[in-house]
Amino acid sequence: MTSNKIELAFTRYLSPDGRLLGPLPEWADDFNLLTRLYRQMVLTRLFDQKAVALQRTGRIGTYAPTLGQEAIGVAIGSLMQPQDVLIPYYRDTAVQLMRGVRMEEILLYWGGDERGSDYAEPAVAQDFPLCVPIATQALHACGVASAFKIRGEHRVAVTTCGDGATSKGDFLEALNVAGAWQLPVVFVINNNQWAISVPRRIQCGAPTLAQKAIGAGFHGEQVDGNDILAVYDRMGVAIERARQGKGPVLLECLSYRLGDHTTADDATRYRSAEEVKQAWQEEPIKRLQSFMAGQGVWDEGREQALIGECQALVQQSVDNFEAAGTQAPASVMDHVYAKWPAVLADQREDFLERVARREGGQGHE
Ligand SMILES: Cc1ncc(C[n+]2csc(CCOP(=O)(O)OP(=O)(O)O)c2C)c(N)n1
Ligand SMILES: [Mg+2]
Repeated sequence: MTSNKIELAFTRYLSPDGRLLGPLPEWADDFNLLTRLYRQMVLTRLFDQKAVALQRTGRIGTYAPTLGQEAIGVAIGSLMQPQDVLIPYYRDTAVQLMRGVRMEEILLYWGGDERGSDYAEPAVAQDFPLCVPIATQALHACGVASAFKIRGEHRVAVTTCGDGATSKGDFLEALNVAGAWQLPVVFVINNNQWAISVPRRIQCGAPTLAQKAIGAGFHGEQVDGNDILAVYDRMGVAIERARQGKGPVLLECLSYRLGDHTTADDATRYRSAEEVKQAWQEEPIKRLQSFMAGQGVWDEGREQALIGECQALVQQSVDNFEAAGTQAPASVMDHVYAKWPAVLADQREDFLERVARREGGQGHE
């Protein structure tokens, strides 16, 4: 007997206007925790705005905004332990900040400076740098998780990707090996409905992306990625499951990319203002704020104090970034190979000569 219907769990606790839709898990009674989650989402958003402004004024290169997707990264980062390893993609400011990557390091990275991937905080020293080639990080995560398993360590590899990335062979190969070897890895999809200009509905014929886990023989489910309580709850279960050796989990978080794909994109060319306006009704920060205000634990005074505190932190990071100075041009090659291959020696020399000519004011490359 065959059936083409796959039923997967979908979790949501808060309505878009912050009303409780059902009983909350016990951990949600901790208002200090909710406040920390809220604070971190606000900090991420303010940092994000600043990063876009720095790109617009030519002080960093391209930047991929997190706008509207803050809940996913904040939840992941709150639940990972220091010994776990994050294998992120380029839209992961929220989780990187939560892990302990410094804001100035994120600015250095997007400014094209290698020091931005050399994290000072010991707890994140083993996290991977942001991955730009789509979906390749999913395979790296399986490599990391294999090492944990072989060594018998109770550590978890957490990797993130977008909806579009799930169409790539790398992603499907990673799911396959994770299922075959029962690896301690959690795959998180930020399904923000768009892969640059390609909408989710024409990227894949399956009704959910989470069901791709079923084909690989492990657990997959969906959550409302705009409801941090839902993401936090299900992510906690997923990480514990992986840590206890019960195999991988795929968590599809339904969100929306409220901003442009990157600062190099103009989303008004391919999607309607009406769609974006509608999506703003669902966004995660307002949703948690309304809930906390309804519970009597948040008010305008606290909001203003928080914004002031976060803005000061963001400004301090910009000052630190600007004080870091520029890196020697040859550093772009420093971390590509352990030892620069002889076959590329000419290219390296040619590049350095051009830089020297340019710095000497004799060339205009
Ligand atoms: C291997 C590869 N192919 C193509 C690209 C160009 N590219 C950059 S982002 C992107 C879309 C990714 O969309 P999605 O996975 O949904 O992530 P999102 O940016 O929406 O978070 C593409 C095709 C790339 N970076 N790497
Ligand atoms: Mg996407």
